[in-house]
Amino acid sequence: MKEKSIDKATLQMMEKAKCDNVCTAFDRAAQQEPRCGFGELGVCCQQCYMGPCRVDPLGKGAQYGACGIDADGIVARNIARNTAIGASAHSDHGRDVAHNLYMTSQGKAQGYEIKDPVKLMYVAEELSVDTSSGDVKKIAAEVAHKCMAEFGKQEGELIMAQRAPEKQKERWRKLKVMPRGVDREIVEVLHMVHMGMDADYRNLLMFAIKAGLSDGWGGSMIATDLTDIQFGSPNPLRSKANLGVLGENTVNILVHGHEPTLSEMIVKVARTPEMKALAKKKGAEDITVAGICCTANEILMRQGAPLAGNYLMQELAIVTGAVESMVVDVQCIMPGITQVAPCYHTKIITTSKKARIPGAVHYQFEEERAVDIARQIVTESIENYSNRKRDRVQIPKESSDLIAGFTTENVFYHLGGKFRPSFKPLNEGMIQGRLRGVVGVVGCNNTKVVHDYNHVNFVKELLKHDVLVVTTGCSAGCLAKHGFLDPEGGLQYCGNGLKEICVAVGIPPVLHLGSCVDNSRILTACIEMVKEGGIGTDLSQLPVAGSAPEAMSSKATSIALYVAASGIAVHFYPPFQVHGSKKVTEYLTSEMEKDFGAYFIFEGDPKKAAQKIIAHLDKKREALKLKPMMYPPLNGETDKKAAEKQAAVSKS
Ligand code: MSK
Repeated sequence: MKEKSIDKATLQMMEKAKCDNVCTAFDRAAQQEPRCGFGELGVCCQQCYMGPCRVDPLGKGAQYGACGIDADGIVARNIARNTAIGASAHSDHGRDVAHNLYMTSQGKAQGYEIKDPVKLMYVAEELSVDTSSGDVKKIAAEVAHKCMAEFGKQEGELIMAQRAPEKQKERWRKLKVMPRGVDREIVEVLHMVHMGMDADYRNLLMFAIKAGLSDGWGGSMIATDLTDIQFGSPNPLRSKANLGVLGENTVNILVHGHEPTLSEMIVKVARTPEMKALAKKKGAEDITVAGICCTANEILMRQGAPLAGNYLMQELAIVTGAVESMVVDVQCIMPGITQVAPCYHTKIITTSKKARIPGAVHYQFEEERAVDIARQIVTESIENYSNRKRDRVQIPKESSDLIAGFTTENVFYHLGGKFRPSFKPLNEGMIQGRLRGVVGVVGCNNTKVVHDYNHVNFVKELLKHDVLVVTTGCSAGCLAKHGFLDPEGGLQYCGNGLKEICVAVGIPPVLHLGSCVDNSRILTACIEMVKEGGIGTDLSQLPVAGSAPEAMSSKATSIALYVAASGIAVHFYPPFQVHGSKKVTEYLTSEMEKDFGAYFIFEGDPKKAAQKIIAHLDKKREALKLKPMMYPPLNGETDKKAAEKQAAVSKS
């Protein structure tokens, strides 16, 4: 059997699941084969009850749906709807964070504080909130209000989109895709995909892009900034990743989903002497709170809590038999977890009114009772420890060291040294040819791709070619597990230019920037590169790119569209389901560059994809007339020789 993952812990748990007669996403995905080709190509339309209709892309069968829509219209409509769903998920997350900040400012959120008043003042000024009183709570209330108003704004331009370089904004205005309000753009595109509405593929794509931009430069950016204000801006810290972080003799609580509000509180409560004493009384040595997916990234970035696994490992974590409870909030939670849990003793606890799952216990999260709810969840998890079936426990040994906690603000210091807070060393590295460029590798896992394979091999190829990688989401989880976030371990993959920079600055070659919404940090870091100067006046001129090599969710579609529309070329795999329309595919992979300065690469082979991205970075370098790369790339069989040659060059 072809291996379905390259992660040893995952493979061990897949084997155990088989022995325990447990069905997981890997099995269910296999049962779905063969997939419907019309769906894969995006030419299946389900917008009305005359359908589903499908168009034959080979030109032999039907060429129009019952209403007369053609393949281009169907494909564009499907991708637009997908984008709206993704943008709404990120943005509703941002809105909930804003609400939490507001409740905290009113003293109505139990146990929360405002941990980064400096960032609060910075954002307040940007939003034209009067900061002269210095009253943190009053200012936080106004900031929260202004941010919430950004969702329902009907006209004008998003305030945070003003952070973009002038050229970028001009381009958006000219193309009429500058977002007004977050909800406004999402609702508009949903209206457009209704039956009997827009059938013009290009127009649909433009409105989908506008909704995507309202996510990246609106909902997600608000989520990142307000989370930093409320829970503290991250700083580099050490932790561990993979299923080996679960304790043999500790109460294990897994938090999973995306929102930091309750998970932060669970970590806080679990670390109190009261809860630790209770755990000891029940026979456990301690309490381990670890995370899955982006909730993991939130508590890792700020509290150093370990990361148990990425998206495709959520059920396999339960298969260890060592998880007392899995506490879920929103997004990327497989309903399958409540089918796996009864085979062990794990309690599945849902906490959001928007994401309930049959078979789970539900504790409704409310800011007013956050500490009480967290205490109740931790206590129940401790009580459940005695139900652990020891003969069904198998915890993989695998766990890797990592450094996480980088942000646009603190990376200044790490790249520039404590006394030179600027992006200068980064820009200089690119100008002088030590660093080829920067690539953001983000996104999910997908059962259509060998788990973790594309992330790892794509990144290896980039590092060899002196490309600095920044990462978020489940890609970060993957790269952490495979040792790329460890300053010592990660260096073995780097070309000499990148290695020199990482050693001099003391950073890993892959920088963890947080969760999915924190892709907004990639945008703000690019803005700083432009501001620093020397490598372009517009994001589309920078030697940078983005990639989601194992994309799965609608949020990935929205992210990909806003990144590309911001002038940053995007590699995306499995591809957007657009190949049933030549026109839509051509627009995204080529013509889009004329409009937005960036385009899509849909490539399944990670090495080939990396080479295409490297060629793209080189094209940008050439246009900017940057110096040639200082060192030849480390390359497969010739690695050893090249390394010797480069070592000699460095020495001389
Ligand atoms: S959790 S959107 S599987 S990255 Fe953000 Fe992971 Fe993708 Fe969900």
